[in-house]
Amino acid sequence: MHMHRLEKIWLGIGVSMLAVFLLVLGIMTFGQGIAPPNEHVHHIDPTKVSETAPFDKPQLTKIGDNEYEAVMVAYAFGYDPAEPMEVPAGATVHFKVTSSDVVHGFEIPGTNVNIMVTPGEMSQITHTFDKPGEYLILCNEYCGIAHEMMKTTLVVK
Ligand SMILES: [Cu+2]
Repeated sequence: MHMHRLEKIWLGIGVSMLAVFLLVLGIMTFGQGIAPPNEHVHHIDPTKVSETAPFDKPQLTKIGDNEYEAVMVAYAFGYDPAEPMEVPAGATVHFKVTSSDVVHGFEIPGTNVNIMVTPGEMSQITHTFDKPGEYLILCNEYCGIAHEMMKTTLVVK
């Protein structure tokens, strides 16, 4: 079969690009251990949220020097704990959130806190609240007829 010289050069470039790609992929996978997220390591049975720790007691806990863990459950149409949580200014809060029914959102406007809360999964996000104030926590995934009522507050003193 006759092939034009430029065609052979172009094929050579294509084959070498593929070889470079596979080499980079191989180094990242086996050398550095980088892999796409594929394990449900934070799995929780969505029908047993109220019996499964730590979601059987949703609460704000002090876990270190100005460091807090907020275990929360999102449900139609609110969050547990429902009463405002209070932390001092400069506090780092680790949010652990799950849903006991449908998909909800968890957003604190004005911060980078914005996660999707899916039944069967524990969503996690950490934020440091430097400025005092009242931070609104709201649902930004339409979840039903009273979706707009779904909110709670974090007070930073
Ligand atoms: Cu919701």
